[in-house]
This record gives sequence, C-alpha cells and structure tokens, in this order.
Amino acid sequence: MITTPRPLSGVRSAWSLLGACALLLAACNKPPTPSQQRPPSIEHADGKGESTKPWVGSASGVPVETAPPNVPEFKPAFAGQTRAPVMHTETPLTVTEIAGDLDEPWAVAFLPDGKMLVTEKHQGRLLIVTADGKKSAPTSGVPRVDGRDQGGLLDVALAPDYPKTKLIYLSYYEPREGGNGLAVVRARFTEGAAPALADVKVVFRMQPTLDSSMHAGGRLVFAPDGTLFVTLGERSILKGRVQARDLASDFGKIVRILPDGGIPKDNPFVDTPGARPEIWTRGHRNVLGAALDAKQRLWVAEMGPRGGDELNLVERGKDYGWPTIGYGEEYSGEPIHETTQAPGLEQPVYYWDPVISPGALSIYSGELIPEWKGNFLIAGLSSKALIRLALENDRVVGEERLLMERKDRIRDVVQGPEGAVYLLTDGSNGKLLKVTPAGKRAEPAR
Ligand SMILES: [Ca+2]
Repeated sequence: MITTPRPLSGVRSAWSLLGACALLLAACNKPPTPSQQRPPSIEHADGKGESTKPWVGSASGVPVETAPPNVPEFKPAFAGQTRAPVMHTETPLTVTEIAGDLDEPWAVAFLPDGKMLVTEKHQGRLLIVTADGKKSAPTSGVPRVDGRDQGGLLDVALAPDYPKTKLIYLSYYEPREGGNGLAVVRARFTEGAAPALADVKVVFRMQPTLDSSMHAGGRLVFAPDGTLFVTLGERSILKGRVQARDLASDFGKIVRILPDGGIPKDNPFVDTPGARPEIWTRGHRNVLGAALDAKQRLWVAEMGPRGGDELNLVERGKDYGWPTIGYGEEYSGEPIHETTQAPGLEQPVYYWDPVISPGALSIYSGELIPEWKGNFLIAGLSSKALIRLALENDRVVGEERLLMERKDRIRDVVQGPEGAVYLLTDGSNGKLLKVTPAGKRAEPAR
C-alpha cells in the first residue's frame, strides 16, 4: 500500500515503520476457514491488548489509522465512515505553553478581554488565566462538586450577552442524596484578583439521580437562538445505560433549555406523554465534544465503547442508537451490539476503531491557520493527539493526528479570539497550550 513515498521527517518515518508492522501483522492473521466463520453473536476479535492503540499511517492515500480494528466483523455503513485518508498540515506550527500546574483542567473559555476561564475538575475550581499565564485565586461561590473519577467541575460557557449581564454557566457533577447527577448553574461573575460568583441558580438537573462517577457528559453550547444545549451521558453502569434511549430519563441525551432553565416550546418531545420535555436527541453514550458549524448545526464527538467512538450531526428529535446499535465492544472484549444498523436509528457520520477518546470538539473558523478553515479539531485523550478532520458534504474526507510527539492526553480544544488554537492537557499537572503558525507571532490576546 505504501507505494508512493514522500519525504518523511523522523517522526513520520517512525509512524511509517509502525504502519509497515501493521501490514505485517495483518498478513500473519490468516483468514478464517468456513468452519471458523463468526456466529451471529459477536465474538471478540483481533486487536485485543496493545494493538488497541491507534497507529497512524504516513503515506498519502492510505487511511490515517493502520492498527487492526477491535471488531473487524463490523463494516462501515457507507464508504468513508471510518479510516479516512491521512492528510498533513502544510503550515509549520509552534506550540507555546501558556500555563502549567493546572489540577485536572477540563475546559477553557475566553472572556471578552482575552483572559481565559479555566475549570479544574476534581477540586471544583474556576480560575482566570491571563494571556501570559498568570492565574487568579480560585473563584468564590462555585457550587460543591462530586469530584470522583470523571466527576467534578466540567464546562464553563459565557452567556451570549455576557458583556452586558456578566452571566456564566458551569456544568458539574452535583452531589445528591443517593448519588449525583449533572447540573448546570448560571451565575453572575465578578472578574479581577478575587473572582466571585453571585446569584447562583441551578438551571438544569439531570434526572434521575444515580450513584455513578462516570459518563455524565457535561458540554455546554449556546445555539444562535439563545437556547442552551447540554450534552449528557448514560452513567456507564448498566442501570443507566439501558435508559439511553428512554424518553423518561435524561441519561444518554442531549437536552435543550432556555438560559433561565425553562423549556423551549419547540422542543421535540414537549407533547409526548411521559417524555422529559428538555430532551433534544437520544441514544448517546457519553458526549464530551460539541460545537456548531458555519451553518450553526450542532455536531458532537462521542465517547464510544472500545472500537466505537463517533462523530454525529445532531438533529432535532433523532435517536442515535446507543446501546441498541453501534460499533465497537465492551472494554472487556464482550460484545455489546448484535448489529451496527437499524431502521430509525442514526448512523454516525464517522467512527473510530480503535478509539481516539474525544474529550472536546471545536470547528475552526479562524484566519490564522487558513488551511484549517472549516476543519473539525478534536481533543484526543487516549490517542494523545489533536485530531483534525476535513469534511465535504457532511462526510469525512481526511484525517490527521497532530502533536503526537508530545504524548499529552488532550482534554479541551478551543479557538482563541485571534485564531490561535488553545488546548488543555489532562492530568494533575495539566497545561494550557497555544498552537500558532511557526515564525508568525499571533496578535496577542488583549
Ligand atoms: Ca450512535
């Protein structure tokens, strides 16, 4: 397959070697004889263990992913649904560390003056970070969080009318009698050396309460009509997972609320008996990445099971199928789905097997890196990469894995006001990074 060599940097040569190993491994896997044909119930297949790590092709024209899939018997529903051809950014890039020593940072958002709000997950702290990396004291008045595992203080978003109202929104795992649930608060933010929240009001409480420290989603996206999308998850444990398509539960949903917590009258299930009226779409596993495109449509990058991360175009009232259909399998290797397709259930626009673990999604609209315009940028956790996708007609036509040499789990990706791309790296010594074209000083954020 690698018949059209191109000049390779050292890093790319290393990936090329890995790619060659993948081809060798593939050649060693004999095709099954008829008596070994897989029965309809899904057996665990190739790719178990170390080879579940994504490998990256380097030559033009080959898929970016060269590792064997975890579930090779699952085939894409259409050409280009997975393993898009590798592409390479031509612009030389520089990565600058703005701030370090952040404790499990989860989200970054820009204030109008170019300073940033950064959440620290476990401790439930909200900081102001300046463009040159100075950190404020933790904001007072942040609600108490359940900071176990994937829990804690998650996203931060400014109200669209923030300059006038100073309202911000925070999502977090709210400790409750009998467990927890994702909640969203709205509060008035006071900037400065001693930042503070006032008039704190809970505008959304995921129902029901469950004792799980995982898969509550948490991304906040304001739509142009002023409504607020909140992405949720199915809580990981079976008791929650089975509710992902159930309209009586918030688990596994994307909900749409008014900024004061009310329910928009045009939500799809407001007149459905027994349905929770905040629900916008259902059948999701755990959505941490969400962004609007140039047409103001909502896209999500969804944490799947092993071999089943997804990119979905989110449309009113639709059912995205989890856990009935999907790609991938349990992390134990046990099957989850009998099949990948069913009538009435949406197909992902794209999926990853092996997974990338999408922590966040941003759709680039800046001028600073022109070749990225319209591209999808995804923060890769287990893949330790910034994933870039090019789309045409809502299909993925190219994929790139950037910054892999840094070996950072990437938690968040946000476009800054000057068109630079800002990243948070995961963990107890998290960093705030800024990606700009090399040799070209970006206009500093004011
Ligand atoms: Ca799905």
